[in-house]
Amino acid sequence: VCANGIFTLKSGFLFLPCMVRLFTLIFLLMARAATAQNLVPNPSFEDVLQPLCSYLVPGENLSEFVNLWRAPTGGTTDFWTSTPTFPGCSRNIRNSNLLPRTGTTCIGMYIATANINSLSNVANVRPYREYAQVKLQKPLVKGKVYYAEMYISLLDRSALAANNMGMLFTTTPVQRDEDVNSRGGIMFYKPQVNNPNPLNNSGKWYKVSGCFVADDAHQYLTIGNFFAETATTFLIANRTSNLDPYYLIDDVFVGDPENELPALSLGRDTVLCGNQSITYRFPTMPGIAYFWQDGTTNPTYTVRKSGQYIIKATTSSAQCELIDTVQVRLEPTVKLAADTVFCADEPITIKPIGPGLGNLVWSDGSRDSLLQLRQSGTFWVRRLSNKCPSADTLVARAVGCPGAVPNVFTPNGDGINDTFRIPGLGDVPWRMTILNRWGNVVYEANPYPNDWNGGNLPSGVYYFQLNTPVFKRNYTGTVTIFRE
Ligand SMILES: [Ca+2]
Repeated sequence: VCANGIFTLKSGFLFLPCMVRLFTLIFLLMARAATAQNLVPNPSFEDVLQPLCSYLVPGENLSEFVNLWRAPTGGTTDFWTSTPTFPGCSRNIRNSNLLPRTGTTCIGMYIATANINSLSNVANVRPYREYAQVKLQKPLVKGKVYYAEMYISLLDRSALAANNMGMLFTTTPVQRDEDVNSRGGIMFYKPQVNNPNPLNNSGKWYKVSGCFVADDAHQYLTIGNFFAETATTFLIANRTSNLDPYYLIDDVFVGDPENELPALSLGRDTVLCGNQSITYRFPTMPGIAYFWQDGTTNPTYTVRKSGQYIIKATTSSAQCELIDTVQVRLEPTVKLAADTVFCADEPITIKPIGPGLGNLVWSDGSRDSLLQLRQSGTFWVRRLSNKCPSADTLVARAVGCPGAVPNVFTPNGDGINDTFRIPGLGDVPWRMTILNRWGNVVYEANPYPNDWNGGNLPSGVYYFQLNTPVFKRNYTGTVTIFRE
């Protein structure tokens, strides 16, 4: 608490720690208020309808002893007190020295059938389960995140510890109608909160907790093991006993998590086509930290590659951890290179850019990985696909190329063979370079107009180089200028 008068205008900084403490106090009070509402009635089983000094037997139901709770199958979930008042009661919890976690009462149940002798053979044991069920004070809100916890403790006479003590939330009160002979069967459901580890220290109360997104307006909570023996993990806890795994339960809570959480979902598995991407955006919320599978922590994440993506959101003290996973598959789309020009005397092949793609159909109906072009035209390729059909088109132009270059011309003005004229030069720019015998450039043209008359160079042998930047074609050789 802040004492008045310690701070003045001159020592204003003293005010700061004081404010911080005040804010902290307010924050704690708010946090406590936010988590205070427990949707579970009679959460510590202290509201007792009649006393009992030992476990329940078939025909009796938990609902006759503990207000608002019931056993939804023929399994006889038990009610325990540390202060038996019933005449003749002298024992605590089933001959053990265990006490309820809080108050004077708790419940207890078998969560699996196995002992040390049957441990290697659990597929063949007749399963027996006990469950406890309660109607929440109000239904969960669909799409909202809830925090649930309970405390469990292994009865010290249990030979084995087992995992899979779970908390199942349903819209209707799940149950099994069983007669005395078939009682105690398994209810197969997927509990929203489940304990993954066999907790085997019988002197200890363990917290089983978790957070989940309510996928419906659930109003019933059922506690127990919803898995077969073969899906349950056992651990030897007490070699001097042969009792099946039995746990005490106390202090059940369902309510808001310590921080408000987003309903974490990456949606359904998805396919991206070509260079598509998908961006997942989660809100920035007080006390919430995000973690992606690659270790990044930004609430926004863009996916451009195939893979499995995992988002985890945790609350400030890690009370809640929500995880979602999605598979993204990137399917390539077909793309051809830019329009092209080629030498008509030399066919070219075209194929899609990038890694090899299957399911192609070309404009000529062929289905190869490539297409050979011999003449001008518009060519297309389609890629057949359910999710990502694609196509691309390319215009290719075939132009003439010289077959051979003349090796002499006679610039004497008689109108016959007066210029270095090369037959067959197609409609692309050609570069011409002429060198004399000493390697000096004596003529250059780009593009070559195909009309060089030798200028005033003397008769003799010269070298030419003819090529084009449009495609790979290069002619070299000698040309003789012959004047007479
Ligand atoms: Ca209690």
